[in-house]
Amino acid sequence: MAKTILITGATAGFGAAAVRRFLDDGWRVIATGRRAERLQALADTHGSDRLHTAAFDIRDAAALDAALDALPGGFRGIDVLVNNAGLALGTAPAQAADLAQWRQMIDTNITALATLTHRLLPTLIERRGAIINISSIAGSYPYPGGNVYGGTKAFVTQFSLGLRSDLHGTGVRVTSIEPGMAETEFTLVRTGGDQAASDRLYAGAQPMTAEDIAAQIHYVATLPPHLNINRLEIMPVSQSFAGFQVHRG
Ligand code: NDP
Ligand code: 8X3
Repeated sequence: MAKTILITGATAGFGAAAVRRFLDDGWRVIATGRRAERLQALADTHGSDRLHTAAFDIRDAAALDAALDALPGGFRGIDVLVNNAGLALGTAPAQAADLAQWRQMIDTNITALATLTHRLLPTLIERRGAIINISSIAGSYPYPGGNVYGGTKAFVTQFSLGLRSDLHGTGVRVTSIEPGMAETEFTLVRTGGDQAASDRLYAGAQPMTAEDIAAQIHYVATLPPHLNINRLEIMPVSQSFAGFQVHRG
């Protein structure tokens, strides 16, 4: 019997690539995101036998509940939850940042992720399932302008490790995937729709692709059930570390 995976943020980037990857591998897939027309395009391409789509804003807890309550019978037994929906907004230093953007990142990357996880824990425990959280290198390595975005991803990583402790003995696996630079709509969103800025960031850098990350999600989801990858940090070869900064007054 095919396993069922719920992937948030399935309208673009990593999530959309993961939907394709798991459908190709014979899984049942629940794909979520706000942009209904993109989810409809997925449904038009792949049919509805093994794909169920649900359009809602993941920050809206009532809409999230309603979407889960409305799952067709064949999609209710969720084996793997991929908490992928998320975003960075802005690159300004904290002292010049927009508080509304900070709140949106916290509401999406932290609160919604925790809410959905809490809601699905009983099912995941019953099915000895898995949780795959998409964190970031930004949760481990600070950089100027990363402030709240990095903070939200540090939460995702530490929450993943904490879940592992709490789920000890249940058979539920938990993984924090921590990618570096990957070309998706991420920078377009971060810059408020500046395609030229996004193109400049990735130009000549050989960034990772959405498919690269989907392959990691698939690898983690299909490991033998006695193995748990705790953290998986992955970067393009072209990206590495730079030193500390020193201010001389
Ligand atoms: P994209 O912008 O391409 O995709 C983000 C996805 O998140 C979209 O499907 C979007 O759907 C969804 N999303 C955002 N806000 C909401 C919301 N309020 N409700 C529902 N869905 C939402 O970015 P990526 O694929 O790159 O990002 C996926 C994850 O990977 C994010 O958590 C990001 O932080 C993380 N990441 C990205 C890296 C990169 O370099 N690209 C590196 C490390 C981590 P919609 O707009 O339709 O709602
Ligand atoms: C995305 C990676 O380095 O742009 O999480 O913050 S980075």
